[in-house]
Amino acid sequence: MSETTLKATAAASGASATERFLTDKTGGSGAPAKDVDTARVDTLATAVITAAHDVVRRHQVTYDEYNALKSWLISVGQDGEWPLFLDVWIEHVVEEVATASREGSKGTIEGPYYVPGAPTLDSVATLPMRDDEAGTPFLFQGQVTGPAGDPLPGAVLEMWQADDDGLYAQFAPGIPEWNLRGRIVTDEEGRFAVTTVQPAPYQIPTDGSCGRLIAAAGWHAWRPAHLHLKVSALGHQILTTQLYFKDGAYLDADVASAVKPELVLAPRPNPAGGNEVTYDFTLAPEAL
Ligand code: MBD
Ligand code: FE
Repeated sequence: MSETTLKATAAASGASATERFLTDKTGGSGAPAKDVDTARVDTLATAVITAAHDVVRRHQVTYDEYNALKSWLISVGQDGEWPLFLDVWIEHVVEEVATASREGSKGTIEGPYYVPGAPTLDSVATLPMRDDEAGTPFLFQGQVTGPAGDPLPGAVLEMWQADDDGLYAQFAPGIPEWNLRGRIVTDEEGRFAVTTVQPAPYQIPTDGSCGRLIAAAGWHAWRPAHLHLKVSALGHQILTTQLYFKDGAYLDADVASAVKPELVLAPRPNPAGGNEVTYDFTLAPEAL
């Protein structure tokens, strides 16, 4: 891929992710979806500010460093990379706290690239893809059940993923809308069988603010290859998760810290070509 393609990608992804967030999670207003209690804001804002004071004292932060931070924070907003920054470095702990006592399948972070309203597909389906879509064909099948193993017919699996270049439709330019995105409805036994291609590892855009932080700190910018899923059924809690590939690059070094052992697939060769795997989902009952 050319340098200019990469640059266009980085700039476009940040802005699109910001727009996406404002549309889906704040109703387009930019205001928080839910009011947060004053006492709670006091507690949390004080805790964050006090933690920052502590860092300044403990590490003897200089004015040069303070100003570098200030200009970096400004640029994150200008690049539209706050969704990316927060989902890469903070969301995994929010997810950990939110799901600590939930039964059923493990989940993990949503990340910045979910788009609601993907094309609805039958229980046996192929994700929308280009005629010449690159990548290893991949058959992903399984069953969605409730906590007691009760099959959930009509459950919905929303899937989204990067392509063989590690790029997401609707966030990187030049990819058809809804490419490798779909909304699969399970059959009368709660089963599904989706044909797709295996995604490539994902690299945080190198020319944006998050990429500059990574370079300045000497970190790496990669997430292991992954499939994103939201699994939902009437009367059950929605499961937001990701699935990874055994022996995949960066599995033990995810920049977003979102890998869990339960989420690593071990695909086998599919006699019909490519690879296949079976993975079942157990949904927790709706909280009372
Ligand atoms: C991704 O594809 C992703 O899943 C996360 C969590 C952050 C950035 C890009
Ligand atoms: Fe992702």
